[in-house]
Amino acid sequence: MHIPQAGPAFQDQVDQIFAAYESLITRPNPPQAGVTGLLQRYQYPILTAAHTPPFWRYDFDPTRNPFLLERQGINAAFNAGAIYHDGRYLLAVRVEGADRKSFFAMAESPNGVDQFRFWDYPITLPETDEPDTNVYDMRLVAHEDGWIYGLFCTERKDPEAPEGDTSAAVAKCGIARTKDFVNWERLPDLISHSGQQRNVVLHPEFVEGQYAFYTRPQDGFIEVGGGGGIGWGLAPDICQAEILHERIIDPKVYHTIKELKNGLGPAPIKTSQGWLHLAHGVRNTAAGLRYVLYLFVTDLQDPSQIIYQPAGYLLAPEGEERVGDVSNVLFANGWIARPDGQVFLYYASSDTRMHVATSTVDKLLDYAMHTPPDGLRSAASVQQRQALIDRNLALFQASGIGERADY
Ligand code: M1P
Repeated sequence: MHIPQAGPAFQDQVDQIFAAYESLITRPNPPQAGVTGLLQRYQYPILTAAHTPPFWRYDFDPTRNPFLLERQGINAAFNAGAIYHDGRYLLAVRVEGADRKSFFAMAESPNGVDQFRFWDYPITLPETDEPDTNVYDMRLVAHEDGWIYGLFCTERKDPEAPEGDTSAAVAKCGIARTKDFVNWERLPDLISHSGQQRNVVLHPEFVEGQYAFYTRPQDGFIEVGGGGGIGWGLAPDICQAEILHERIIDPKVYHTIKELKNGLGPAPIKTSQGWLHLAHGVRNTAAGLRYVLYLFVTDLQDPSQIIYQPAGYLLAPEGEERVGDVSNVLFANGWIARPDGQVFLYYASSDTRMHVATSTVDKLLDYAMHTPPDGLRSAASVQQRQALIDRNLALFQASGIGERADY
């Protein structure tokens, strides 16, 4: 990257910045070693703040920036929507600047697990008459109406907040649509009648001739309060989307991984056995909130009807994933299912960085359909485990391994 009018020291620093960036972007991302089970994790995060192009952060003009300082820092790259489009794995990433504002930026990879590179410019998202203070967590959905929708959270200061309260906010579902991920049409925010909304997802098909939404009503900005759970509602017109009847289809439940709150991740994957869903569940601990990812399956004819829900989590923070701006958090709002059944599950750790894990539709379904549901009591969990042990020991005996010392 030759900079006109740069002295040798300045040019040298520029070369180092771009060399470090290119080596990060092109670094292969091998699968993590170990037994490949339900999910294959990979060695490195696929996107971090350092993956954003240096020209988003530095001013490379030596007359304006003689010390070559990073002028506009990036804090994190996380919570990305995902879609496969024109032969590329695309992510609509939540990028957070050092100024705490999030925005969306597209990144693409040829293979889904490494070489993710941001497009030159972030998304210019049109606003409604009520400007957004912060936008985040876009879910990309190729709807059967022919548009690609991005549903996201739009956050604005609470107009009812008492004077001096500088943190009270209102969260709503923003809606935008595109055909090329560059030009976006902003539609009015979703209207619902159950308080605030976050984690709203558009179902990819019409249901009863209407647009179908998975919702997450909440009483306040942070607390879901007495309501919460993953909700469901229909709206006839996406251009003036309003849900009149909203009902909870996956409630939060005492002493489970979703005791405090939950929310749908990406739009569900259609399979032969039902709609496969990925969601996050939140519980409280002495060290703060813990966010994990879980799966469930809904009926093909009625996507609001849960037919399989294994107990516990599918994916929880491990190793460096545990630490970040908001530690002990896994959050996912994007996944891609390929025609050969491969699934690329994009998840963020601790509100800081993006990762990928791969699996297949068959494995995820098998897990969802054959893992026992939550028995809701320790005794029930022991019974489920005893049943498993019984079956295994009987199997071992039948194969001639009778003695404990043999295995
Ligand atoms: O900080 C963890 C997550 O918190 C929120 O999720 P939820 O509304 O379910 O609590 C979101 O703001 C999300 O972006 C964030 O990752």
